[in-house]
Amino acid sequence: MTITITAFQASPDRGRGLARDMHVRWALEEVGQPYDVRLVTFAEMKQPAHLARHPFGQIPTYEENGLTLFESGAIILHIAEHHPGLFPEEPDARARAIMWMFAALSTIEPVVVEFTTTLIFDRDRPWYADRLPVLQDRARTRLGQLAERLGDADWLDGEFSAGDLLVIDVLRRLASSGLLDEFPTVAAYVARGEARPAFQRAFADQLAVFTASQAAP
Ligand code: GTB
Repeated sequence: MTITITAFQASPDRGRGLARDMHVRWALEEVGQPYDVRLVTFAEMKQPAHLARHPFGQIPTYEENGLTLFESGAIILHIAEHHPGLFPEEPDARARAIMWMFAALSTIEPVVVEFTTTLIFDRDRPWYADRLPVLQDRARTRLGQLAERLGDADWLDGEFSAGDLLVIDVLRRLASSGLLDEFPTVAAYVARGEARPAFQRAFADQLAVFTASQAAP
């Protein structure tokens, strides 16, 4: 039973592992499932073959035994439900891990993405200087709330779970902004996630794709 995911053939993040295939790679490494990667160009992502996998023409996707999934959250949920390692056994703890997955993607990620995309892409806009501090403060508020909940714990709710995986991978997008440095416990939490051997393997694999794309004629 082969798992195949899709990823950028040449990621715009230049090997920093910020695209969402990284969520899926990391999850598969955590549960010890081997997988193949189908690399797609931006043009191929909008062609019928890929649109059949992903109606919005994006990555990542996940294929296994005739099942095709898109949306990284749904993919992580599927992986965590079918393989031990990302969800606790106890039903209430499992429900809370799923709660953190939703929090990552619907409460933390929008604030993080709006701030970082404005920071990176909108510098020349006339409204940039007024807007950026607003978005930065929203991200700062979320990080403060997260720091409060995390306290001095290693993970958000007991053992490392799919909830931590998604929260950490979403927070990684803040790395170049410097905002994480204002919240040392959250920065340490992200670093703990990145230090996991499964994360390291996933990161190395996506970096190898980027390196190969640079070497290609
Ligand atoms: N909600 C979907 C999910 O979670 O799977 C969102 C999927 C998504 O946004 N995919 C992006 C994509 O395919 C790649 S991850 N974009 C191409 C398109 O829409 O045409 C987003 C991303 C891209 C690049 C960087 N980067 O360069 O740092 C970071 C994140």
